[in-house]
Formats: sequence, structure tokens, C-alpha cells
Amino acid sequence: MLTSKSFLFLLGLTGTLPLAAQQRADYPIQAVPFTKVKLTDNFWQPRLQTNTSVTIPASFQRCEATNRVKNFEMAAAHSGKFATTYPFDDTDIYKTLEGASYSLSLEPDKKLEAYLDELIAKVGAAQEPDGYLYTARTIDPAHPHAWAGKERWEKERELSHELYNSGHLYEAAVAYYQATGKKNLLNIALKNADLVCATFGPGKRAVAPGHEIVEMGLVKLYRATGKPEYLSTAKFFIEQRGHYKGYDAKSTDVWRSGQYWQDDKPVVAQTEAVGHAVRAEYLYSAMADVAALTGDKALLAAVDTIWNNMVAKKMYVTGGTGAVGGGERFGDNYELPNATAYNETCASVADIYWNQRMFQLHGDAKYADIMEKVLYNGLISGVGLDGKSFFYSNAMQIKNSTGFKDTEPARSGWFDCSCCPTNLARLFPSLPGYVYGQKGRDIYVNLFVSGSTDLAVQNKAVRLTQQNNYPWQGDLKFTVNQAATSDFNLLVRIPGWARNEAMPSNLYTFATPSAEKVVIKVNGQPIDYQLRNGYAVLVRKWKKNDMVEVNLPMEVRTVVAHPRVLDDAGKVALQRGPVMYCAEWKDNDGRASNIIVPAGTTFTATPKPDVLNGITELSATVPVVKLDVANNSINTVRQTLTAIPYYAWANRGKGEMTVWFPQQVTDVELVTRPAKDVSQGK
Ligand code: FUB
Ligand code: ZN
Repeated sequence: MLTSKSFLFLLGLTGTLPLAAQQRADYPIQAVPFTKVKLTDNFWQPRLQTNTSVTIPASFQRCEATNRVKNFEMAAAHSGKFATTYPFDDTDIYKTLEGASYSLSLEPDKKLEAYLDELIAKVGAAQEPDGYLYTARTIDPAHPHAWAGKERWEKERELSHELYNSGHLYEAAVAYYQATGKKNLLNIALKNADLVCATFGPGKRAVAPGHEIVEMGLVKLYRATGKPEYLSTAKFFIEQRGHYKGYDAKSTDVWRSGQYWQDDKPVVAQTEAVGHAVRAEYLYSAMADVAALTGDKALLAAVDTIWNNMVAKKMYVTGGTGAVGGGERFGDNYELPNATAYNETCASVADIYWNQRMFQLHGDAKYADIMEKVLYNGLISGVGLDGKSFFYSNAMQIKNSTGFKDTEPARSGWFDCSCCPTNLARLFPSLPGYVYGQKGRDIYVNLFVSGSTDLAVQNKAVRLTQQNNYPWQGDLKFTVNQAATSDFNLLVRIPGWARNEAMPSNLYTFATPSAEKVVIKVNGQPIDYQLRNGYAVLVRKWKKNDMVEVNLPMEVRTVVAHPRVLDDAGKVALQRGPVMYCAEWKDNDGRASNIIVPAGTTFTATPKPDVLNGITELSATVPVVKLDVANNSINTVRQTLTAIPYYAWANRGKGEMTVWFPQQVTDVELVTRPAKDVSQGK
């Protein structure tokens, strides 16, 4: 891994950088890079391994089999016909390249690197002499993709995705350079970025990019090279939103009003998370980046307001976002339907990026609480335990009676629009980078994952080791290891859920408060600690082998939604630690929609190492509604409810699933006729 200094040196830029770029403002808190954090746990480490050994190879294989690679070959030859469906299909290659690069940073692999070099050569060959790179036009410029427009960029505001492709290219290029020190992909990206900066900007062309991410990508190039144009162009793009004259401000249609593209108002006037959720959350991530790097207070205030809106009114209890399928978008405030929940996997990926940045800006544990919620629930539900089947949308409820038509009841290997599998492929290997943060002497622990990290605190090396069996057990152990005594503050996140807060807003609350307290010991002695912004602040002169133990209460909690979430009225969800649970047909006599969880139900939590790659299962005896068709009657019987982690559903065939349970028979949805074309199980 190269440091940014050596990187600047290699680019020959150190001598020419303006002072402002050398002493640039930045996030007050730095994430400890993923290359400095080694995971040894049983929850994430196997997933990262699967990503490397299954997901990434499968992604490349599918990019080849579905002609995504062929598009680059044809663009290089300037002959043929664009051979896939969408003009952004190039990005599946970029995203997989990015994930594979992170993987290489963690685990060198000469064969993989050679394959990436071959692929990069194909990408380079498809680039036009001035840097333009977009196979959907270059293959046959006289007949570009229907979404691309006759001329370059002419449909960028709508659907061409030219700048979206660029953004993913930049992210991949920085990742590959950092992993290998090779500039092959980086040079392609810089050439493209220089064209973009020469084309767009004050006094040049203006556009609010139709699908954000070029802004985040430009910021990464700016960090890597120090070239101010990359940052100013990112800022320029963000500031273009809300100025297009062709919308109808009064329209309630998300496209006609411009909301779909977050283009209905200038960003500093935006107050709600709106429109296409992936677009939106990439925009908000970029707003945080630019606010951090420029100190733009109005941008910061806007992104804070939007975050509050999303977390208070537009997020599922699993952390999923983007409730509405039509437009893959955020709904209105409190519009969080279960039977038609959309929750695109990419939106969860984007949400991790955004919340990490918010944490780095503010140092508040609430952002890591959201990251944790998304990671353990709505994000990893997106990939099957096999590592090669994926959900595009993440349902909250599957009802047999609807014939599985409303939501996606089973994962698929690939999609025509295959953004989600490749987005997961790039997120997983970078996960160790979300565990710790540092600001001078303050070391933040955001995620609880066994493993170790090597830090430098005031130029002294400190190794911090975590041992735990999270998320299944709440006893966490941290060992501090360094040669000499060291003065630093260890800030351990005390999750909201361990402080009687189901969500850092009133969108979800626990049905009953818990009296259990978080206990912290240092070298075996209980200590009083100060809680600052959700972190237990442990101030100490640390000695070699000092040990901190934190005990988080792992009771089963029932969660209720804000009364304005109509679909959850009279219902509860089940949570243990950070994990949300669901009931699936397989464990519950073939149904899930007939289960009632009355107030006061007592649950047992049982470790099941052999079930679904190792889970803790919840069970309780509860009433369930049964039909007696022969006697034309309905009654309730007592039955064991078995609940599994939400992320693990749909790994054993197709059938009913629910996250929210009615508390009384009045709230059971008594539509029970099974659709004819539906079979349960495999
Ligand atoms: O438009 C590119 C990607 O395709 C979006 O991020 C996804 O929502 C899907 O529409
Ligand atoms: Zn997606």
C-alpha cells in the first residue's frame, strides 16, 4: 500500500502542488485504512473469503459471458454492435476491478493481477484518443445506445450514464494503483478525468450528472493526485443540481419535478432524501466529501438535514432504503410498505459510504449505529450464503397469497441490470476500513470484529486487538499492545440498541425499556466511564497488555415503528444485538404471515452452529392462525415460532417470510388463498 506522499511523488506532482492542496482541509477523523486492519473473526472473515474466492471470479466470468468485456473489445476495434442492455454495463467491470484490487491489497495473487492487467489493457484500448471512454458510443458512434444521444454528453442529465461510468472507472483506478503501484488503469482514469474537467466547469458545459458517482470518483482522484481541478469539478457538479429549467416544480411526478435526480432544488436547499436512492446516497456521500475538503458550511448543513430526514422517516428497520420500486426511490415520509418494499442492495452499499463519511465529519456513534444496522441486515441479505446469488431488491415480507409477485422471493446469479452483485463485490474487501477511526489521540472503535490493527499514536506504534463472538455474544475484549506506555483515548461505541435506542430517531423504538446496563472493565475492574456522542471514552496511560472488557446486553427486544408507518401498525419486529430477525416458511410449518407475537412473549436464543453457516436462532411459543377449510373455520393454535437472522432468509428455497409480526389477531392479514402457480420449497 502506497502512502499518499509516495503516490504524489510517483506522479511527479509534489513540486508543483499549490500550498492549499498540500495543506488541504479534510475530514477531522480519518478512517483507519482497510489494509491496516486484519480480521480473524467467524462472521465477516469467511464472507470476505467467499467474496474473494467466489463472488469476484463469478463476477468476472459473468462480465465475460454476458458480453460486457466484448463491448470493450468492439469499442477498441470500432466495429460491431453494443452487445448488452444498458449503457452503464461497463461499470460492472470497473466495480469488479475495484473489488479485486482491494482483495489484492489484502492478499497478493499474481494470477488475478495478470488477469486484471489483461482486462485493463482492453479498457485502455477502448478509450478514445482524447480520453473519452464509453463503449455504448465508441463501438459505433453513428448508432450509439438509445439512451446515449447523438452527441457526447447530450443526454447526460437524463440516462446516458457517461459520467456515471467515469466515476466508477476512477474508483477502480485508485484502488488498483494503491494495491499494485501500477499506473495502467490510473492513467486511463486521469486521461478521462482531464477530458471531463476540460469539458465541464464554469464557462464550459454545465450539467447535473444524471446518475451521481462521478463526484465521489473525482474526489478520490483529487486525494490521490492533489490536482485541484478534480475537487473543483466535483463541487461544480454538485452545485449544478436544481438549475435545470425544464422541470415542473409543482408536479408531484418525481421525474417531471426533477426529484428523481435530486435536481428539483439546489443541494443546499434540499431537506429530504428524495428520488432514486442509489443516486441520492452517492450524491450525499459526495456532499460530505466536498464539505470536508472545502469547509463549505452550507453543504454540510444540507447533508446533515437530509441525513436526519432519512433516518427519522425513510429507512426500514433492517437499514434498507428506497422503499418504492417505480423509480427505485425514496418514498414520502413514513412510506415504508412491507409487501412491496424495494430496498435495492446498491442503496445499502451507498448508505455505508455515506454514513462512514458522516462519522468522519462529526465523530458521533449514531452514524456507526446506522452502518452496523445496514451491514448486519439489509446489506448482507443482498448476497446468498453461496456468494454467487444476489437480491437486487430486499423484501420485508413475502406472502404466498400474492403469488410472490410483489417482491423478489429468491436470489439470482446475475441480472440484466447487474449493478448490485458487482457493488457488493467491491464493498466486502474494504469492510475492515469501517472498523476504526482516528483523530490524533482519539481512537474510535465503530465495529466489533475480532482481529487487530496497527496504529500510530503520536508517532508511537500501538496494536489494538479485539476478541469477541459478535454479533452473537455481547462480551467484547480489547487488548492494547505496545512497547511503551502510551497516552491515548479509546472511544468504544456503545451501540444505540444497548442504550435503549432502537434507532437514532423516533422512527423505531423498543416496545419495553431494558434495565440491563453496559458494563465496562479495565484489567478486570469495573470502571465509571463518560459517554460522549455515543462513545464510552476511556482516557488512560495505556500499558502493554492492558485489557478492556465491554459487556453489551444481548436480550431479545421487540421493536415498534412510529405510528405514522401504517404498514407496521400493531406489529413488532425482533432484534437481538444488531441483528434483525424474520420468520421464514421453512421453520414455521410452511407459513410466516399467520404468526402472532403478543406483548410479553418470551424468547429463547439458541446458538445453531450448523444452521445457515452458524446463527443464533430465536424461538417462542405463540398463537398462529390456522384455517380449517373443511369446516369453513379459522382458529388460532399455539405453535413454536422460530426466527432466523433476516440476512439469512431465502437460502433454503422459496416461501413466506416476514419481519413484522402482528401482536393481536386483529392485525393478521387474513388473505390466505395460496396462489396456484406457487410451490413452496425447492
Ligand atoms: O443506473 C445505474 C444503476 O442501475 C442504478 O444505480 C441502479 O439503481 C440501477 O438502476
Ligand atoms: Zn443495484
